[in-house]
Parts: sequence; structure tokens; C-alpha cells
Amino acid sequence: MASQELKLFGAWMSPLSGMVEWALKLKGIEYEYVEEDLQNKSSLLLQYNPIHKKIPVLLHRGQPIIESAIILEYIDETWKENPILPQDPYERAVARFLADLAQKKCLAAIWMACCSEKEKERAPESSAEALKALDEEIKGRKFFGGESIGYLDLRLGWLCHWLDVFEEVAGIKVMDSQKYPSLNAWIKNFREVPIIKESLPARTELAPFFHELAFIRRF
Ligand SMILES: N[C@@H](CCC(=O)N[C@@H](CS)C(=O)NCC(=O)O)C(=O)O
Repeated sequence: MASQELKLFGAWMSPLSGMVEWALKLKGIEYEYVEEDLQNKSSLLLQYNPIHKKIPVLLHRGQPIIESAIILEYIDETWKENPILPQDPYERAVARFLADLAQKKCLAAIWMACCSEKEKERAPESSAEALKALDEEIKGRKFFGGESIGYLDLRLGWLCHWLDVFEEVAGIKVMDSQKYPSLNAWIKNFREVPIIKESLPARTELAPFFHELAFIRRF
């Protein structure tokens, strides 16, 4: 496909635009990447996502698709090669549930803890429920998708690189490798997948960026 038919508006530090890129690469789809400055959003981003004004936005044949989880499903439905979502409806439901649980109970909680002293106490307990469920789910498997990465692996991509940065920024620890050994093994396996490994932003750039962003949000 000609790349002008498919454009991704993303940002280098975002695990969500990273996730969309991983999905496109896994499927071998050509696309044009447009880096957004989130402090000074382009008129195109505001035009394509006027409600949330956020990345990622996928533009396919001039039509914008918004919300990273919806984009992931759109990609899977549009390009059938290397399926991302489980074929079984029950497995699909479980994968969607766990991805949302982790995002709401862990990612959102740790980010709030980065920005507010009060939230620091709440984040470990809130995260524990989600991390335990994921640890149970991945037990005995290399990836959530089986032998290769799939929907839940992609949706949990932030766990393998960003969680540790947010823990540093918040000054708390929620990921305990003793408590969640299977999930911890998954993090190592996932990071080793070439498409993921090659694309992870440098931690030396990610950490200062989120330290500064959290500092601004605190005031
Ligand atoms: N629910 C949205 C969240 C998107 C989101 O929060 N994007 C962030 C970057 S990771 C953003 O664009 N932030 C800019 C802003 O909030 O102004 C999704 O999953 O796509």
C-alpha cells in the first residue's frame, strides 16, 4: 500500500502511539509517521481529533481513527495478515478486559501518583489487583498471544518500559518480580522481540521527559 494512504500521528514518548506502530510493523504495513509536538499541536491533529486533541490518530484514506485500542482493532480488521486479536470470542473478551483493567488500575494509578502525593498511597494497592490477574493469565505461556505477540501483549506494551520510568518519577514501586514472576518473565520476552526492542525510546530521554511533565502537572 502506498504510504500516503496511511498516516500515523504520534509522539516519541507515547506508549500508545508506540503500540500502534508495533501493530503496523507486525503486519508489515507501510505507513507515514508524523511526529506531533504535544505542547504545540498541529492544525491537522486538531482537525482529525477535535474532541480529545490527542495522539495517536491513524489516518486511513483521509479518514481519522481515534483512540489507541480502537485503532488496534481497526488495523486488525482491515489487514487480516498476522492476526492480532484472538480468534475465539471468549479469549477476545478476556484480552480486552485485562487490557482495560491494567490501564485503569495500574497505568492510570501510577501516572496519578507521579502527579500527586495523595495518589502515591493508593497506586500500589490498585495496581496489585491488575498485576496479579495478568501474572495468572501469562503463567506457562511466552506471550499472551501464545508463541507470538498478540492483542494483549501490545496493549500491555507500556508495562515493559514505561512502568519502570513512572515508578521512578512517582518514587514508588508497584512491580514486584517476586510477587509477579510470570509477568516479569513476559516483560523480558516482550522486550526481546526485535520490532519492540528496536523502537523503545531511550530511557535516558524518557525519564527526564516524564519527570518534567509530572512536575508541571503537580502545580
Ligand atoms: N484514550 C486515549 C489516550 C490518548 C492520550 O492520552 N494521548 C496522550 C499521549 S500518550 C496525548 O496525546 N496527550 C496530549 C494531551 O493530553 O494534550 C488513547 O488510548 O488513544
